[in-house]
Amino acid sequence: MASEKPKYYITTPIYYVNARPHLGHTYTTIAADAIARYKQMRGFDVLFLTGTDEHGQKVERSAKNNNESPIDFVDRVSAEYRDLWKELGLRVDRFIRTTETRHAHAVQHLFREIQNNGYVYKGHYEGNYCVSDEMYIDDSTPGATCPECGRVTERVKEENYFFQLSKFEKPLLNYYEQHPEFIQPEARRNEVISFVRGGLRDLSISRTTLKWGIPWQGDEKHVFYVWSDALTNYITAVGYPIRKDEFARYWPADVHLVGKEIIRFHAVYWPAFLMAAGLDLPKKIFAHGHLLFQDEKMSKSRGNIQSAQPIVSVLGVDALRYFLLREIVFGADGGFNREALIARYNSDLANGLGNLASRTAAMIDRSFGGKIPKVSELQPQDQELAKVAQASIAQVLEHYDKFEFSRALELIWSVIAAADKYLTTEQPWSLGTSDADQQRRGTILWVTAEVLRVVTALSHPVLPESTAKVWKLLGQTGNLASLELDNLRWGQLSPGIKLGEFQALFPRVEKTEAIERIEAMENRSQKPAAGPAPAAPASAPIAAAAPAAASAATEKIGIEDFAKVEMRVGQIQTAERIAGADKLLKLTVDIGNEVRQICAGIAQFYEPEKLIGRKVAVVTNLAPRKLRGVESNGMIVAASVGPEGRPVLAGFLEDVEVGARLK
Ligand code: ME8
Repeated sequence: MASEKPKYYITTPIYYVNARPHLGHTYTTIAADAIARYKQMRGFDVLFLTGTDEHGQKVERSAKNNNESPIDFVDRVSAEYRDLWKELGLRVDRFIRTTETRHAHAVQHLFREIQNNGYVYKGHYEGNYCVSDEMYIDDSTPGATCPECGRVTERVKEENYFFQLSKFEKPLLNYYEQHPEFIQPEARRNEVISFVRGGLRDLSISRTTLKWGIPWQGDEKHVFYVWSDALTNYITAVGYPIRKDEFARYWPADVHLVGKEIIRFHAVYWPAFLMAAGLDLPKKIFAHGHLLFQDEKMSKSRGNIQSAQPIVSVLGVDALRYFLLREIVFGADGGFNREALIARYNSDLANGLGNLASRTAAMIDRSFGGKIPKVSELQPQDQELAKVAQASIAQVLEHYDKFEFSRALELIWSVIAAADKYLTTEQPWSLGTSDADQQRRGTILWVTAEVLRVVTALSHPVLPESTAKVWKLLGQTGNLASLELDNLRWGQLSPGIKLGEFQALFPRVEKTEAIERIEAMENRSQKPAAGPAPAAPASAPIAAAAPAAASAATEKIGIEDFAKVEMRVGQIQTAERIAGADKLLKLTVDIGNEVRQICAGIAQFYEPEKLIGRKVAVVTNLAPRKLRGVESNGMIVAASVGPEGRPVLAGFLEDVEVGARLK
């Protein structure tokens, strides 16, 4: 079983199943996939792990809000992640779910070791907890907001097991100093170091207020805190603690790729747990930036979601991969927008790589019967291009080694541009039919085809599907994924090889039409939360939030139209007036699994202070919008009464649970 090759173990975060996969999750997983493919081409035995994080309060509540048992809920959403990675053709080797039995054993074993080593004690926790981020908050003022997401935290008071994180302040700082490559990029490393220097408090690692978790052996009223459970996935997946050979082969991980918001869990808590258990630390934690959409972090709660499938079905998976890795500097935040996506597609893929491949193949086909021509003596301009292509190889590998995808691609595309320019200058098509001209034409086309071969190999980790087609087109046998980049040199293209079949690569698209198609598919796919088909609706009060004239002749709609509206019981947590907008109140409303900011046009009829604690009906799947410059993410349902359309909030006569769905 053991391979001769050195191993390379790469992981993504395991994603919470309370949300369906969006482009943010896809971004990390595609980047990990590109690294995995690259490392494979550098001769490593790669193990690429991803999966789903299925325990904890947030997931438990989401299941409840969907009227599903937690296990049915997590089975369904986890499958969506797994299916998406398959659909995108990602070379995931292992997909772990934290609800697997082997994972429960691994978590229990790890923390038993940590406890046996004297780093666990029982105590009481009283403080604030952010359910959305599944994180304890340092600020213990009641009602404090989460520094990460701004949501109002919940008060927690309970008996917990604690991990003596405070004991690891010095060891961690020493470790960071001795391993400067451990946390990357540099900005994140500095952030982590100053956090640890600020002092570490012991960490509560169990909960007694929820059931949806891994039980603490011997004290079953406790379940593991979701992050102690989740982080352990990285060792469960490689056999800990049972399959010792496998664990010894793959652990420590070579890199944990994460989004920057969870760097602390990975660069502080996780290494401390591992140190406490006497296990090796991962070699690198790389935190990339956030994918922004409409100027904010793309996330379910903000409702600014784009999913991968519409893009893939309009432009193909490689277009999405290329855009994400070329447009955004890996490590920094970067915006997604559909115009830029189409612009890149047309300029770099259709006119760039695609055009170079089809032009070169067409000319070889026409003038050399579809066989790679012979190369004669190289002219200075041929040598110039050869030099550019040869030099790019080592530079591109260096960029890939540092996960500098955008720079690697920029460099590859500069070689493509140089080849285009070369063809335009050399004009093989305007040469005559003499032997000398035909020989020169052959050399020019050989040089161009060779450049194409080199850039195809170099861009394979990012564009696996289309480069495999170009590879075949160039008559190359064997799987491009198994090509060893270390052996890639300029000048290896053998004359006489027959070109393969031409397959369309990146057909040009019309910008407006492509954007409309992507938008339309996205809107269709944004059903309410991933939920089972809604049951028949009971009679429920529905009214307009903004005073609207009562309409007698209402258009009839089908049940499927009604089912598109997601309404939930919300509880108002804060209410305040908005300066300069005398009709609007800014509210924060708890809707069960999250707290939303919603603006409501009720300021003239309701005193803000009197609204606090009131339960209201909330439309939760409206696209977020800005009212007087203030973000509103949802709508409070109210009747519109009398000629002036006075809003009267819809309410409930019986006590109802926050988050319950109105049907
Ligand atoms: O945090 N931009 O899961 P999660 C870039 N279960 N990356 C994004 C993104 C965005 N807008 N949105 C999501 C959790 N991501 C825990 C992890 S690991 C032991 C437990 C990506 O579902 C990014 O990788 O909230 C981020 O760190 C991750 O999804 C968060 O996924």
